[in-house]
Amino acid sequence: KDEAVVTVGKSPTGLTPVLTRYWDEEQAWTLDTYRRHGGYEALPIALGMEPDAVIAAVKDSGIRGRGGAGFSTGTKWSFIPQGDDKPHYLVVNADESEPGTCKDIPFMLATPHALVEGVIIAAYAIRARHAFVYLRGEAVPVLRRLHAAVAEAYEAGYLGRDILGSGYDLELVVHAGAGAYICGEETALLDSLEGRRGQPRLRPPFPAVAGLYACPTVVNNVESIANVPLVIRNGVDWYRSMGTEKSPGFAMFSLSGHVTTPGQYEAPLGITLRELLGYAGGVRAGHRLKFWTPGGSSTPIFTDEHLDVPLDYENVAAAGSMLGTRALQIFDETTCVVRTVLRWTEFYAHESCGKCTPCREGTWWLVQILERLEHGQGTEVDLEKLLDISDNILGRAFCALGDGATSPITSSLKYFRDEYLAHFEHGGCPFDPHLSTLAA
Ligand code: L3W
Repeated sequence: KDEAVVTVGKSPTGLTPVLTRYWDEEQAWTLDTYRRHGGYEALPIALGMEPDAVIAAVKDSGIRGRGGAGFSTGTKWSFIPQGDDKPHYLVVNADESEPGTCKDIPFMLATPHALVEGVIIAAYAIRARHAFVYLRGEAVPVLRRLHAAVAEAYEAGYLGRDILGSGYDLELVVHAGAGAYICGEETALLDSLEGRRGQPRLRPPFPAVAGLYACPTVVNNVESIANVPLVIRNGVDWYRSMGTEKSPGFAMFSLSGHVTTPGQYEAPLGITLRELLGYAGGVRAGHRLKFWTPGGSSTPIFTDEHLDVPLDYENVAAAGSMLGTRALQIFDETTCVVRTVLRWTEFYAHESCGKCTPCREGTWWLVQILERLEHGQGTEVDLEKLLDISDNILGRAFCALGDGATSPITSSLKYFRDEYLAHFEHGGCPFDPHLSTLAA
């Protein structure tokens, strides 16, 4: 039962395999395996508590939203009005699609029951009788595995009527979206779940007040919900023994790109990229770190100057970026920063839902200018245009997609302006002789 505690006790500053600790086991995803590792032990404890006491424990633990924004999970739950006559809903945002982000999908494939148990406890706490998992549509193997886990949970009496004889009823529906980045934005997700085209709503009102079907709704990321049974089972002090005062606990750090051993590294918040690279075998042999993202492409890039920034919400923000989804994409010195930023910006332009002008038009213009620059046909004025357009998107778009699209542009110009200049001085991309020839 206390395997996780022991692991953490042995290695307070190293990796903390908690959510990931039995991913390698055969049939890790079955109910039997989950139960063998203490699964569904938190559920009767939670059902024996008052819902408000569960909310208080989650608040005291300091769990912060693992979907990117880092908002306090317990505080969000406490916004749900009590004593009202409207139904409450819990919605799990499993629409993972931020470039570089690859933690929720492997997590749900490996241990879907850890999510199901978290959903039941969270729904009980906010007094919801219906919960939804909104999954990225392309993730068909995950959909199958979640459906199987939900069926097993119903069969075992963890879902449905009178759960474990507590008198509490919960229906859980797994819904597959159609594969749109915007549907990871919580209000677009709710529109999509209601059967409409997924586009963001104005906030406020926040979903906690008027969410699904205009009723009080909590929307949480998969990993945030998966933390909940661990807090209930192991206690607030155990959770707070990891991480930092303001960013407690552990999290999945997804290393990808030019790294020797890419993958999921679960570690206390506050670990540094230098330490994580130590576990991942470093940047690929013979190469050195050039730039990286702390939390997916929507977070301003970092360089080798930032190897020792503690990866927690406060320190990453103080260093000029955002912890985001901890999607650590590693790029070595062979990578052209302009080409990378162009590629990301094409993604944002393609995924813009078109509802607001700054994002719809702005991302299109950013792509035109970046294409010119990458092919050596830009001028220094174009660099100012990139900054001006970014300035007109940031804070003026309807949702975080527009803001996120500006992060790679402004941060790459801050650290690699010379590389942009080298493109038009060289008459093409200095990293790609073929492209240079085309540009000439
Ligand atoms: C009630 C209030 N609720 C805030 C709730 C709000 C939401 C949460 C955080 O963007 C970021 C974005 C991406 N009353 C409230 C309240 N809330 N004030 O708290 O809200 P917010 O606005 O800070 O963030 P957000 O809109 O949820 C998320 C960044 O994450 N990101 C993207 C990740 C993409 C994925 C994916 O693909 N699955 O996670 C990466 O960094 O740029 O900044 O629930 O309702 N007064």
